[in-house]
Amino acid sequence: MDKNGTLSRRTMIKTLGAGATLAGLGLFTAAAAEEAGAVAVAGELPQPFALPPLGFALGALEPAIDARTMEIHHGKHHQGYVNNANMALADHSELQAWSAETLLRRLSEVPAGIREAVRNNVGGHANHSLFWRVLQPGGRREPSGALASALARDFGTLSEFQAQFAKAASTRFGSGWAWLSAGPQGLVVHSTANQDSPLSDGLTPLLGLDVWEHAYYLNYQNRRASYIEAFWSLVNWTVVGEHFRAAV
Ligand code: MN3
Repeated sequence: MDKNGTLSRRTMIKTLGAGATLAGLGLFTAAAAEEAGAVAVAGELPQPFALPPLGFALGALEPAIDARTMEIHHGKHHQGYVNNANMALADHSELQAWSAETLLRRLSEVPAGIREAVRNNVGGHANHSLFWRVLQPGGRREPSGALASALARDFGTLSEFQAQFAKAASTRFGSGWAWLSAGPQGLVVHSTANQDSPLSDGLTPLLGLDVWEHAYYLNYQNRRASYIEAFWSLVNWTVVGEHFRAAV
């Protein structure tokens, strides 16, 4: 605490860091979070934002996504969103306990002077963090359990879902993302422009595909459709199923 009785940023970071560790052990209570002034929820991305490790080798997604693309995409593009997000929030201590997800859900409450920077860079951090998770090698090759049932309920068949998702990805003009999200009416396929997050539209993203040219241009040039097709060989449905369980 400083002389005004408020937590300094450094102290807050330490407090949240300890909270995150305790959350991993299942010891972090809602009351403790409230006491720390933390809006951050376990499993969400805390401040200061940090580049998450990939959890797999840069070449692990080849031939669908090449190592050089992954190196630049993760190490340069994603790192850039992280740096710019932290810079945008550096002078806003009142927002530093908010997770990336909270900032995106409550974007309209973010001061107008930094709202665009938060939208683009916190959005970029959250979107890419989800993207790397759903690409992790080693998970189930197709949906199972409650997620498979929900996909069947809302799309009929897996191939119909994939067709709708591919259409959303291929028709997003310019830069953006295709999504499978959970909403109040069930599962939805949609796309967003730039780094806009489904969270800002009241939806919870379960699966996302980055269709910015930086995500595929080295290997596919203008062939976005081939990149979208290759994406299905990479999806870790175990992780998507975990996102679904957390969302409902
Ligand atoms: Mn990207």
